[in-house]
Order: sequence, then structure tokens, then C-alpha cells
Amino acid sequence: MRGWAGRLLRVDLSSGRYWIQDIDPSILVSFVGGRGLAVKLLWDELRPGVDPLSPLNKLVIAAGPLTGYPGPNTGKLVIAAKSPLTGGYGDGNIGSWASVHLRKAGFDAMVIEGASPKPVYLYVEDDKVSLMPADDLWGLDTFETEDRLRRVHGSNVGMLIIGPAGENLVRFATVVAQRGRSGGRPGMGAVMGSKRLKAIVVRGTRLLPQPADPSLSKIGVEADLAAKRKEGYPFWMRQGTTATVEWAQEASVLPTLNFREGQFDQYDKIGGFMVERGTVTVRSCPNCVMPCGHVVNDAESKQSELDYENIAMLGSNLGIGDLQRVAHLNRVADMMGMDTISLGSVLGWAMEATERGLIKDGLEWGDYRKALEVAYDIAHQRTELGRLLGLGVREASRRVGGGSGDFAMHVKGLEVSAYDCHAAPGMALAFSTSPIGAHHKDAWVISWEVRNDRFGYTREKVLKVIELQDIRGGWFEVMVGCRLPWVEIGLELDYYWRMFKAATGLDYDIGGVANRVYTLIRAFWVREYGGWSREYDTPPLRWFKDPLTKGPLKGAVLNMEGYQRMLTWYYEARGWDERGIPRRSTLRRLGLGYVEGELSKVVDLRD
Ligand code: PTT
Ligand code: SF4
Repeated sequence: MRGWAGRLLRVDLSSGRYWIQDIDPSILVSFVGGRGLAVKLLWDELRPGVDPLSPLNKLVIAAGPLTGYPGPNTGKLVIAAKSPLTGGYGDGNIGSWASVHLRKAGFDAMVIEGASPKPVYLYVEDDKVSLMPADDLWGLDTFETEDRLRRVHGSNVGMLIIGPAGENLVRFATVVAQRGRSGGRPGMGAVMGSKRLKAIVVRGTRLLPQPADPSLSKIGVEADLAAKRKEGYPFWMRQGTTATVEWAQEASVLPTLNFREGQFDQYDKIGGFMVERGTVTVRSCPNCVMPCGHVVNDAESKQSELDYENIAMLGSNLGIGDLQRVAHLNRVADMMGMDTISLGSVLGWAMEATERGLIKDGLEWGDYRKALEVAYDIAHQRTELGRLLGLGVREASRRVGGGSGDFAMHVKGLEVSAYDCHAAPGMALAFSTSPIGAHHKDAWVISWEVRNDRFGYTREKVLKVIELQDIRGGWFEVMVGCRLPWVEIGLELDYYWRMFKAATGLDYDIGGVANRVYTLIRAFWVREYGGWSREYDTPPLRWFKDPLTKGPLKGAVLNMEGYQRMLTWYYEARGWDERGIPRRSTLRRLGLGYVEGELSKVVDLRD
């Protein structure tokens, strides 16, 4: 086959063995790569009900058939496992040289299983694989770990690293690369930590897999040039994703005080223009034509790489209107290896629980110093509050009780990313049907919704969510390229279809692949949850119960009846029944008939 390496590396940390396997070409054709390959492997290989932090969980690191080739933003990979935060399927998409090196080493993916008795890191150089002692790295932050590994292995390697949060099994610990790329929101760092795997270092010295059509490079260069000519390119280069702060304020969707409000009176102190003024350098993933990692000096005059989500969740959501302070919290999250969205959410929830008298000696709104202290406490799991918040907002609210679940901002256990949905039913549906919990990555429908139909509960909106999910979550996550050139500056999707065809020689029905991947992920959740309920696909109660109290949309709340109607339309369009469970006929149509047996053990499948 062309475009794929056709091989995966499997490492068993319990025995220290590794072996190389050919990947069945029919699996690559049906699931493509990245998230598609990951969920196929996890469905086939994980024992149902496995403890995500046990040696029986597996970590899949998967590139895709565009990874590494010249062309816009092809330096990413997917990292996936059963999530310790949600108990369902979890993944993240991270920019790292490890993606390009993995493919140059001759692999499309790695599967890491078992658990090492002692801290180790994995070193892969083409077909040579070593497990190296990591006792002296254990306990170090991600920056220091990267520096030390570079001193040993040089700069021509790619790395994926965990920090103290991953080691200490914080449920929203992530994997960090290149001092500021962070991936795997649903606790992929904790899965690495449970395996006592501190880092993965990859060096590939071979050529990338041969593409079907040598004109692939030409199309890639053409796409790069087209991106640079786009009208929005210069402004993007000035502010990247951080310009979203001003947009979100204007649209009343900027999460403020634990998603109580959609506007923050100090938004201009943490917005894109402040970032632009303070930017000292810009970093990027490999092969990026439009770098978005804006680096500013933080409250300790150290460099911190910012994106919109970090600023909103650690700034307005906590009532902190100071960019340097927000940047410092962000830097600490990167060093500790924790997701900033979940960190901002658990801190916001704790501030509100403190205000309501549900937590003693907690934190006040806007209290930066205490927020910083608690962030370290979470990463090191060293106080009762740190241990509670390290479980994520769903579990923390279950333990604290007192109605605190009503303002715990999550779906399926994954904290909501930075878009308030009091007046955005389409985005609420996108969060609630995202295949990993409330992440915006699969369908950022909110900009379309704000422009076109702010308040409607319409079928058109449901179909828009599915269209975006299929392109973003179904397609960019399987071919594994960064979607931002298309989303942010309007690079035509046609370039990607052409590059994909030139790489693999195959013409794809995108909707078919996306539906197969979404349906298999849903089957995974149903198997792990032992059934399904519409409640799991419903957004946080706050958006239905507590109206916005300020701003132009004062009084806005979601309507439950309208929302449930949209959810039913969503299930119908995906071929799932009214409970949200894939129908037998859908499974067969998508070539997923083999999951029927396992699913029938936990639910009665309908035709
Ligand atoms: C992503 C999530 C995001 S999405 C942001 S900001 W964003 C937060 N960034 C964090 C960070 O930084 N440090 C930290 N400790 N935690 C963080 N948590 C949050 O993580 C990221 C970019 C961004 S920046 C976005 S939108 C796009 N996401 C893509 C995606 O999901 N798929 C895809 N094919 N292309 C994408 N391109 C863009 O990538 P997760 P990254 Mg990330 C400091 O991984 O788990 O999906 O979480 O990986 O390399 O940092 O790229 O306004
Ligand atoms: Fe990475 Fe940003 Fe470039 Fe995408 S646009 S490849 S996230 S640096």
C-alpha cells in the first residue's frame, strides 16, 4: 500500500519486550489512521471494563497517511486510550516532531501495554527499541525532562513527555511536547504515568512512506502558498487563536466565573491585542505554515505559550484579568503536564463551591496566588483539596454533594472547553455529542451559529454539527493534519482531498469513514458504561437553570425540550436509536457487524 508505512510497533512494558507487526491493509482502508486506527485497536484489544489506570489499559500513538509529508501542518499525531477521567474513549491531537520521526522510523502507530516496575522512558530509533531507566527524570517537570533528554539524544528527535501530574495520576494529566504543545485532555498523561513511562523519544532516519503519486509534494507546496495568500493570514500571524477572546466577549460566549456569565469586564486585559503586544516569539508544530503558539513573558518573566482556551479558562473563568498572571498559570500547567481547560474548570468550580460554603478554606474568585498554589497541589497531589480536584469536576462534585453537580461544567466527565452555551444550543449539542466528552474540537459550530441562527433548535443546526464533526473529528483526526488552516484562514478542503488521494491513491467517502469512526467510538462508550442514557449526551444543568445575569443576552438559558428534540434528530442522522445506541442495521451498513456480540451483552440492540 502507498502512503502508509503499514507497520506498528508494540511495546509491553511489563516484560520489556517489543515487536513489530504488519497492519492489516483492510483496517487501514476502513479506519485510515489516527483516531480511526486508535479506536479500532482499543475496541479489539481492551478487555471490557478494564481499569484505565491498570497495566491492562493500552496507549495508542497513531499518525496518519498525511503525517510528515510536505504540505500545510502535517506534524501531528493522535494519542488515545481508555480515559481515566471519563471512563470512555479518550484521545488528543498533539503537534510534535515525534509524529514525523515515527513515520520516518517506518511506523504508522505504536501500542504501549503493560506497566513497567520502575520508571522508564522509551527510545525508538528506526527498528531499534530500548527501555531506558528514568529514575532520575521521575518527579521532574516536562521542560526540565525535555532539556535533559536533549542533552542525551540531541535535537534531531521527537518527544512526548509527562510531568508530575501524569506521574501522580491526575485524571486530566496530558502529554507535553516542545514546551507548550499539550495533548490528550482526557488523562492520557495519567495513563502514561500509570505505566511508569516518563517519556517517549523517537528518531527516524528513513524516508517517509512512498506516496502513490509523486506529485504529492507539489500539491503540498501549492497548498502552503495558497494559505499564505489568504486574506486572514496576516492577522492570524499577529494573534493566532487568542483573537477569539475579543470575538467571544462580543458574542457573549466568553466563559466567566465558572460559566455563570458570557462576558468579562476585564476581557481587554487578557485579549488578542494584549497578546500581540506582549509576544516575544511564536512557536509551532512541525511543517506548520501559520504558527499559532504565541509566547509571552509571564508574571515571573519566563516564557509561556498561549492559546485562546488557556486564556479564557485560566483568566475570565476564574475572574483573573491580568495576562502575565494567566500566562504563569498556563506555564505551570505545561510544566506539570495538566490540561488548562480542565484545570480552569476545577478551579472555577472550587471558587464557586467556596462561595456557597460547600468547601472550607477554598479559593475566592480572582485569587491568583491561591489558584497557583492549588494548581501545584493538584499536580503533586499533596493536599486534600488538590487530591479532590485532581479527580476532575464530575467526581469532585459527586464527593462534595450539596447540589455542586449542577455547576460542575462537564459532559461525560470531560470539562467543557471555553465557550459558554447559555445562548448557543448548537454548540451545546456539539459539546454533548463530542466523542470524548465536552471538547470543542469535533464541531466548533458556534461561529456559524452566532452568524446564522443564534437561538434556534433546528434540524439544520443538527446537520451542521454532524457536517463539522465529520470533517473535523472524522477526517482531520484520521488523516491527522492540523485543521486550523481550513478553520481559521479558509484554506480550501480540496487541497486536503488532493493530498490524501496522492498519498494513498484512494478516493474516499468522508461521511462513510467518519460515521464508522463515530459509531465505533459510541459502541466503545456503551460497552464501558454497560448501557446508555440520553442524560450522558446532555450539557451541564447550569445552562438550563441559571440565566445570564448581565450583558446583551441577560436572561438567556437553554430550553430542555428544544435540546432533546435536537438530540433525537442527531441520533436519527447517525443511525442510532432513541437511547443513543447504534442500531444493528447501522453497524452492519458500516462494516461494524463484529461489535454486535459484545454490545448485545450489555444492551438489547434494535434494528
Ligand atoms: C487541545 C486543547 C486546546 S485546543 C488548547 S488551546 W486550542 C489547550 N492548550 C493547552 C496548552 O497549551 N497547555 C496545557 N497544559 N493544556 C492545554 N489544554 C488545551 O488543550 C493545539 C492546537 C489548538 S490550540 C487547537 S484549538 C487545534 N486543535 C486541533 C485538534 O484537536 N485536531 C487537529 N487535527 N488539529 C488541531 N489543531 C489545533 O491544535 P487536545 P497542540 Mg492539543 C499551551 O490536544 O488534547 O486536543 O487538547 O495539541 O499540539 O497543543 O495543538 O485554542
Ligand atoms: Fe500547530 Fe498551530 Fe500550526 Fe496548527 S496552526 S500546526 S496547532 S502551530
